[in-house]
Amino acid sequence: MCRPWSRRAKSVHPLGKVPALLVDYPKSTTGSGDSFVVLESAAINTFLGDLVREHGIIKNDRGNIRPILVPAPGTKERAKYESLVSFMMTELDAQSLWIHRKHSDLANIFGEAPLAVKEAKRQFDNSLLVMEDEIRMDSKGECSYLLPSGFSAADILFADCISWAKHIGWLLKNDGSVGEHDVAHKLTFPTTERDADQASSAIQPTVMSHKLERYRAMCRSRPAWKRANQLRKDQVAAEDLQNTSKL
Ligand SMILES: N[C@@H](CCC(=O)N[C@@H](CS)C(=O)NCC(=O)O)C(=O)O
Repeated sequence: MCRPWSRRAKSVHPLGKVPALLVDYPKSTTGSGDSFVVLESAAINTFLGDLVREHGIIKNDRGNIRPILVPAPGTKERAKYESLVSFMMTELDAQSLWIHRKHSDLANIFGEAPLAVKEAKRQFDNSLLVMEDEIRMDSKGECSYLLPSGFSAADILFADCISWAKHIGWLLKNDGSVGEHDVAHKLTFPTTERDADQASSAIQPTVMSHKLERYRAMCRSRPAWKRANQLRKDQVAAEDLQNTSKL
């Protein structure tokens, strides 16, 4: 664990960003031993998912299981997984949520850009509709995960994007007034005739569909999500304590 731009972050990431995964294979695994760094959160997920699929056995109350968090290379499911992950990382993460993060939340560092943030929200809404359409319904008509094989590392990324959007006020809980979204009828496209009023008006939050709410609740109810969330809270509390003791 370290902060962006810290000496440690700069020693493993050329831009000093986090996360970065340091892999240290002991001699017994590869023969000669091997150390390397994996950058980019989606690549880290895929690397760990491949490892678990090939070598990991998890013991739980149902016995020994080998979870498929990332489908095997060369399969139709893996192609779907890669498409979803690339879509989320570029369309949802880099082109929308991160624009808000840099030019609204962290505007004191990266500069204000209200028009860019507004366009990022339109891009977010469109991309979210596309992703919402990818949430599968099972044979009983219940909301399921993104891949036919069940929960995967793609769901980790999507659930995180939804939580982030909710945290910054781009998504609102459904009070029962909004049904499922009809993608084709909800998509919006940029216009060159941008009038001044429209450009300066406040960003409107989007009310989540029932399907998206159910999907989010399902991902958040997983024991692994709860453990990861608690870990993160503990880490933030420990950092705060450390910072206070430095004052
Ligand atoms: N595409 C990268 C983005 C990583 C990223 O930007 N991380 C933030 C912290 S969550 C950071 O290090 N920001 C510092 C910066 O933008 O220079 C990934 O998904 O791993």
